[in-house]
Amino acid sequence: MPSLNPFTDIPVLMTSEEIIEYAHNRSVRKSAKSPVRMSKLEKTRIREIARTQEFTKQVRAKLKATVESFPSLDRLHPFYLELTEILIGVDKLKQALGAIFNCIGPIDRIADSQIAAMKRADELGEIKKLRSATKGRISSIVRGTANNLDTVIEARKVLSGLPGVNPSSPTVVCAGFPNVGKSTLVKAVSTAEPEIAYYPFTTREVIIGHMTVDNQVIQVVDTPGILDRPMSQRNQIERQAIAALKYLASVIIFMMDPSEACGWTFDEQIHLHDEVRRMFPVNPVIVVFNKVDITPQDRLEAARARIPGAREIVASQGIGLQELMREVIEAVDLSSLQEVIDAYLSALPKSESHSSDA
Ligand SMILES: Nc1nc2c(ncn2[C@@H]2O[C@H](COP(=O)(O)OP(=O)(O)O)[C@@H](O)[C@H]2O)c(=O)[nH]1
Ligand SMILES: [Mg+2]
Repeated sequence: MPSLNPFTDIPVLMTSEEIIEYAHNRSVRKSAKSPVRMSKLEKTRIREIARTQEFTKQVRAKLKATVESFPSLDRLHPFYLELTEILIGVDKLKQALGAIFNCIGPIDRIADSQIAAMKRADELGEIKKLRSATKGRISSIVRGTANNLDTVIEARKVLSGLPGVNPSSPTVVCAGFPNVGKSTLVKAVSTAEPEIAYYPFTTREVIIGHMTVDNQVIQVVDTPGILDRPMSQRNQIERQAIAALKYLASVIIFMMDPSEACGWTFDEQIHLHDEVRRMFPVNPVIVVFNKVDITPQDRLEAARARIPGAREIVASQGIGLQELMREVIEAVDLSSLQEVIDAYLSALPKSESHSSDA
């Protein structure tokens, strides 16, 4: 299956020094064929022009590929766009891509005028000097945009590690304290081998399961370290990264463990539940009581009284999962998610796209 993360298809990108070295190596290997009886001056001219052209061509190709291999930021799904904003900065990235692209024109002009001069030169040493000066001037332009190349390289590195989710498939996000049984549920309902990804500002792996219902693939995302502790323990950037999930979560399953075997009291779990609801006011939340097999009857009654209507399951034995998934599918109301996305998109400042889009 091709990756759904738009940033994973970007090939490895080169730094400014790598581009210069690569182009240099390619150009010196260039040996131009010339007739045996040609004068030394003419042979030199042909060879040095060929090398200059090759150097220019390679630099230009690398710069162009850097810009063009990046997915168009104007067409990114809000989930990836928001994470790009948090992790790199959309404007910063656009500026870097635009600046890299804008190096190509001046490089072409330098090459053109220098090659014209090489054609006119009537001295061997002058031709070589012109070739060397051309490479020097083009290298300076590339070095001048080194920080932009570094920005793009860093962006590729960071963004390609994000979870590959299909934003147009319904997505169920599992929330709840550690050890309540989220991973057990995701594994139990997933038909295919789950994917493993990383989410910004967490050290734990995110597991993405897939289940097929009526030919529709539903993604089930386990979020260890993301929605499993109070927001007061998070910094602003972590909160923003978490908030980006609102563009993805067609439904949130909030899992609770009324047995408290997970190590968290029911009160603490209710507190987190309230926070998750506040954080995702538009996304439907389905509350699930897990581990009802080991929950004493009086605790279960108390839990039911606190949160009426919660679905009761035993994830480890697969009990109640079909009914839960049916409820999930009913709650998958893409129109409500579309509202969130539309609101976000219309709130964006209308910014210029980078020049390669033009
Ligand atoms: N008794 C019981 N144990 C469960 C149930 N679901 C999960 N567990 C156990 O609870 C522990 C934590 O589950 P896990 O899925 O890793 O929780 P997570 O941290 O929320 O992902 C594991 O030892 C599971 O086997 C259940 O329905 N009943
Ligand atoms: Mg887990």
